[in-house]
Amino acid sequence: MTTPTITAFERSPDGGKGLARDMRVRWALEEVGQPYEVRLVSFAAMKEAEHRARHPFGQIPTYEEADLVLFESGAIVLHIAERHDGLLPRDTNGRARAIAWMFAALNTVEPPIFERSIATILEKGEPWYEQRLRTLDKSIRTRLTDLSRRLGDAEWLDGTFSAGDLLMVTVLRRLGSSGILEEYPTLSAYVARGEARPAYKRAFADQFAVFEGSGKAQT
Ligand code: GTB
Repeated sequence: MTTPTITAFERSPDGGKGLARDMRVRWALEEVGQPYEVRLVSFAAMKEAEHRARHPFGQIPTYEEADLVLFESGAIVLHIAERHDGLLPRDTNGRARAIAWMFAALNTVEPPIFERSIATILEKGEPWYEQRLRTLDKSIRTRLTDLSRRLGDAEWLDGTFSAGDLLMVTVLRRLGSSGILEEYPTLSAYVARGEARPAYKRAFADQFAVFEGSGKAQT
């Protein structure tokens, strides 16, 4: 198989915390043991025609493999999971349920978490800020309460670790220092289990190396 190339921030605004969406793609590739290359892009380069040919919205991550060019982190993780063993169950129903969890992570849980993180950057100091934060925190807690209840004592969301867990853990990590995740010990432990996986650790170290300036770029 051709070695895929992904794109990531040349300088991630998260300071190496692995919160940008290339992290989930790196993690998926590490889980399945697929080596990959990284093309680091600046904010300016992301908006240029060369990168927009890969990504219509001028963002990261993207994924190139032979003549396939993909954008959208969820689609990329699904592609990786479909081409390799280890991220989706073999049985049809289990596979469908794991994909449902992928959509749940991206469509149901991530939106209020993402909105909150944007609000804390762009809306701080605005007269409506406190009210907006309260509204978003309420939506997040509603989701986390249900998610925590569903996970219960289980290790992963539906049987063995899947791409659904991978995406859900990356989404929950985005709560960062908000303190909200810590209100849900079941979910904190779930995120910690994800972060303890060797593949996660390798992916995290690789994106951190970029932040430290020791990451390699193949531009
Ligand atoms: N739906 C797309 C996907 O899942 O791939 C969204 C892609 C996206 O939002 N990419 C962001 C981007 O390229 C980076 S990940 N932004 C640049 C731009 O739009 O011009 C989002 C992100 C950015 C920063 C942090 N952070 O600093 O903590 C975390 C996450």
